[in-house]
Amino acid sequence: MTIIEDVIIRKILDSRGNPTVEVDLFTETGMGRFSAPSGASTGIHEVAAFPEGSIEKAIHVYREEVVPQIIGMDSLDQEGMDLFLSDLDGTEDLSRIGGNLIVATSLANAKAAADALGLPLYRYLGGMMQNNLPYPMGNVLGGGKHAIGGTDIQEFLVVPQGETFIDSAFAGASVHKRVAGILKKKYPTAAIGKGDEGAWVAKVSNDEALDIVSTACKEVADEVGFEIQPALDVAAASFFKDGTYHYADRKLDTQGQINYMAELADKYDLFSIEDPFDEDDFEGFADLTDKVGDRCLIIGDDLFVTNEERLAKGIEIGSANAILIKPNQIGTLTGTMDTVKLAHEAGYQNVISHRSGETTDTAIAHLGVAFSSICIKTGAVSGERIAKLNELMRIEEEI
Ligand code: 2PG
Ligand code: MG
Repeated sequence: MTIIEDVIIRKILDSRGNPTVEVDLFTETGMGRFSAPSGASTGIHEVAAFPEGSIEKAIHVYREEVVPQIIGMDSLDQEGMDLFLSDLDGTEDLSRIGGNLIVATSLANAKAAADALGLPLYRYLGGMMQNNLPYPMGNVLGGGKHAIGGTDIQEFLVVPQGETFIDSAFAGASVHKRVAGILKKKYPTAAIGKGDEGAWVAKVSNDEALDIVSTACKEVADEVGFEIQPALDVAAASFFKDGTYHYADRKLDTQGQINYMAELADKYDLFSIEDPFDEDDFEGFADLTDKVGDRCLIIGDDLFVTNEERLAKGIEIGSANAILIKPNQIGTLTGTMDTVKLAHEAGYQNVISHRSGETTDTAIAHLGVAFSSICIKTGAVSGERIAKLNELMRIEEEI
């Protein structure tokens, strides 16, 4: 037992300049802090990050109702804590207390428990000893809801597959730089910006973006001597309307979208395609997985929203072969771990992931190790993104 003695919540900034919450949780012998991120291209089936009304009001309710009741609980009973929080909220989508307040409490509690036991979080959560750390999966060029004036496809990512995490992370950063170099050469007078996750934003078509990113991958791969594959997060729900995928230059129906995605998977040797279809199109996902799933990961993000039931449905239909894991989509660490467990049982890969609005918290680096994630999707550059990459370098050093 390690009894919770105090809980402090505060409003802090996220990387987009929006407010979010941070929770400090103190036990007799340990302390844990977690700050919750927020998405922009959120799935409609995610829990609500905050209740209606101001964040100040949500914090007030939390201080009045939640804090007095969790003081005195045993921090080592993570499941008990998470069940208590969900029950206290009382809504399906955690909209009364707020998913971000709950997830901040849940993860602060796990960190405090790990601290009390003198363990790093990944070890406390049962992680290791497999020797493979996740590969970094970093966004280098994009648009969608993360940028103004970029591509329809939200993210063009790269997955460097070096011997060590540190080599891979630096290769990812090199590709990010190389992409800027190629853009400058091609469009010497154009302004080039950055999106929410530090990826470049330029006025290029989706295919041109893939040409640029795959060229940058090949160039850097030749230099570092290991494979670097491009990957996509299409976030297709954000441009799906009335049964049609609305690209800037054309419209595709579901069959057209299946063919287009399969074509890209092979033409560019994609490591993975995330959310190639609308967030309720389990069948479209299944058709694509059928076509290219033997050579490319098909990842459900908005489709599964880290939700065990939605993943179970996907497994039954064969909708994907991988799942994106974001704890604040489901609200608790226990809910997250249940989903990861099901993914493991079904032979699905999992990718631990940041949100587009992030904090400098490093917990997902530990979760990626504990969950044997094949990748950690957390950008290639920018302070709040490298916080996670650098933490994995520390973990790598430790093991
Ligand atoms: C995604 C994420 C992270 P957001 O779609 O996978 O890249 O974006 O946090 O805006 O949902
Ligand atoms: Mg996504």
